[in-house]
Amino acid sequence: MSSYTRSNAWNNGGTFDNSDLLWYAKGVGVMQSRALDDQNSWWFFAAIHGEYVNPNTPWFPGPTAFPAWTLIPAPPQVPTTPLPAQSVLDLYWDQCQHQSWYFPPWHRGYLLTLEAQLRAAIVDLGGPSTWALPYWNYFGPDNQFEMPPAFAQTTLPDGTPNPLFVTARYGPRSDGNIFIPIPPVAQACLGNDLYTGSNVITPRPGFGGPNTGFSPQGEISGNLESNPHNQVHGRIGGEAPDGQTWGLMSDPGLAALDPIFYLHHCNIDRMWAAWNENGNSNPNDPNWLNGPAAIGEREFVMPMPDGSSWVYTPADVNSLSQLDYTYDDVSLPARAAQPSRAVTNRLARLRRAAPPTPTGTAGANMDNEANLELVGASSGALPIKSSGARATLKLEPVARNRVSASLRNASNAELPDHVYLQLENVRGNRDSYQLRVSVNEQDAGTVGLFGLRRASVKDAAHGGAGLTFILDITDIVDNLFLDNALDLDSLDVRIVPNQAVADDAEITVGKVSVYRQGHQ
Ligand SMILES: [Cu+2]
Repeated sequence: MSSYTRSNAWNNGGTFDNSDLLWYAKGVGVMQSRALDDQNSWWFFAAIHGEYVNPNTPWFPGPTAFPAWTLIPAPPQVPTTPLPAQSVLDLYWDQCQHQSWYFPPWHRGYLLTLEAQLRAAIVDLGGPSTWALPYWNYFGPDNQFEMPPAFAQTTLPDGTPNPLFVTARYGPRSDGNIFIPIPPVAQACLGNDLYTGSNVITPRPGFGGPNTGFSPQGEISGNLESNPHNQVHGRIGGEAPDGQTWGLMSDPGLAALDPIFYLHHCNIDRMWAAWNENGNSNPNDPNWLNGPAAIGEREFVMPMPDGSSWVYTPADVNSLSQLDYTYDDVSLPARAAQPSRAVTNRLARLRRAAPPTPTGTAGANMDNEANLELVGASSGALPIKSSGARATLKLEPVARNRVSASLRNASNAELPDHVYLQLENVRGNRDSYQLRVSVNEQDAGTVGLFGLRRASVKDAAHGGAGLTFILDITDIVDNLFLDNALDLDSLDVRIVPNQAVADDAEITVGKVSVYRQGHQ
């Protein structure tokens, strides 16, 4: 039996009638009353994730340029002095793991510590010792795609200011109405059965993310991180109507200042637990289990309420069974539960009768990078303006014919190719936009640009390569094949932003490419 159960924030209508939310607000208020250099403060915790307040970090934009913390529109009132001692900054700040297989475990430890801090504050206030962090399941029924109303109230029931209320939270339409559009935000990642794909540019980042070292930013997000995680960030934060500033949740160096951050991440953590619950395994690679400190890089370390430090590894947070909390619901959506059924359906669709696959999903999930082949690419970089961008991808006839042949001859013994579209080296100055991608007028998916600005900084650890996105366009290619339309010289790719793009955003897609992945 776990001591703590994390429950749905939408219980009791997602208002302060839900005591989990009322106590959350009171605990957040206590942490917000502490100074930036207090290790138990709200501001210090946000800086553990990422920050724009320490002039020595590579991301510091200067004191007069947004997103410097001095320029955040209040509330909240964010203190920017005094900074903690440099040794304390070096130990704790700017730890968040993104575009990495450490994304799920680092954030699990971060949530556990924040929850312990809040629980200590709540108990001091006379609240319940069993309090646990609630989660926002935007995939839930009815109107749960909307932000729980408690976060939009300016006051608590007793009339005092609501610590959960944030001004710089603009939503998908820049009007302050916060909701998650479903789709394109989806939980299809739960249908993956591989935590990490290969480490080369590959269509297989996997559910949890690519094999990296310590990684505050990187190039390719795992599938859980890509959608829903990144997209939800951008939809909540959004961009101010003037196009010059953006919401806290839109940027990794601001995001954890917004109390909704932790309810979003609690849902991401719940999805990881559900994925494991369904029989999917985390890596057993020692480099994952032991974390980046084992290879001489930074450790994962959190400040506990009693002043001690908790150093942890992914192995320490590998499953809920070794931790003292659980979720009230870790059931998977029915459609995500059976990835093997997708293979059977696909074969049937390709007009090759396929008996149910007793061999499980092994064949369908082969991760053989040797069988990756470029089918076509754009000829140059694509600037993304408000009207979008269009690329004609010339196809290599030999590779394209291999795709057609694999679809024509598909069977359980000879599985058909998968086909992937890559948006390579996307760079720019804004994180809040979502790009909708279509291929020959069929929807290929939407990507969120969370982390784009930092990934584009030239002196960053990864050299400013930007973000790379991988979209599975197998369905689209199947449709073209079934319409006898795969005999093409080129593919027509369109990229359309979800809203007008600010003039100084300078969003560019370095290259669009299409790869086939064979299974033979
Ligand atoms: Cu996040």
